[in-house]
Amino acid sequence: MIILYHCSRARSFRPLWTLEELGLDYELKMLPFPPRVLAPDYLQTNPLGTVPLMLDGETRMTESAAICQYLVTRYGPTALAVAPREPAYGAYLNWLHFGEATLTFPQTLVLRYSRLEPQERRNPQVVEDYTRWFLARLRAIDAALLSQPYVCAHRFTAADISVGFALMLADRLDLSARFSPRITDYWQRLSTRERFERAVAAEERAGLAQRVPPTVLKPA
Ligand SMILES: N[C@@H](CCC(=O)N[C@@H](CS)C(=O)NCC(=O)O)C(=O)O
Repeated sequence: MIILYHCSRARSFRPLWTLEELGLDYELKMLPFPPRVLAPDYLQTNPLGTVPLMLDGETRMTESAAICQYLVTRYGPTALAVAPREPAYGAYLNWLHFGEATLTFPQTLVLRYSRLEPQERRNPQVVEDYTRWFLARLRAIDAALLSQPYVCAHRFTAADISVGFALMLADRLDLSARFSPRITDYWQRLSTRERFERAVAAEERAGLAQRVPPTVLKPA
């Protein structure tokens, strides 16, 4: 059975959403955020202290976009993966990794310096600079959506899950009001997918059963 270590609404939501899209069986192990501080025993399982951690037999992975790629490839065939023979293969890999490396990276600085650090360590300049960075990078999505409903391959794929998580995080950071109309519509379509809603319900259910409260962000 696939085991996924997860904190509510963290990057581990990407593999959770992918598991739900694929309809696979899995065990969700909930952790409080940040696990490094609130669940120090987890460091014995994952010395990085981060989520996701996915275990599948001998396979052990800690990168959210790579886990999505692994799941749709390993447990396919599925339309969620773009095959190397398809013209959109390169675009697919690019968007899959763009979601984490280009979109989520600046948001983590916004999150940290506007909500996670104690007041005296907060840094409005960092927050402003990396908010602008993030919003500027959204232009690439806006351009892609000019010609198709999803970022590539004219269908919903794991790349939309990777990018979609970054939009979900932006929503939590109160940045979604600054999305363009096309991105607002795209995010609306992603977040009302039945399998997205199932992933949200699964983390809520597991959190209640394991007595791990959801991560609540402090106001900015
Ligand atoms: N690049 C990794 C980043 C993993 C990561 O930093 N996860 C965050 C949650 S969103 C975490 O566990 N932070 C806790 C910490 O850094 O102590 C991925 O995409 O999975």
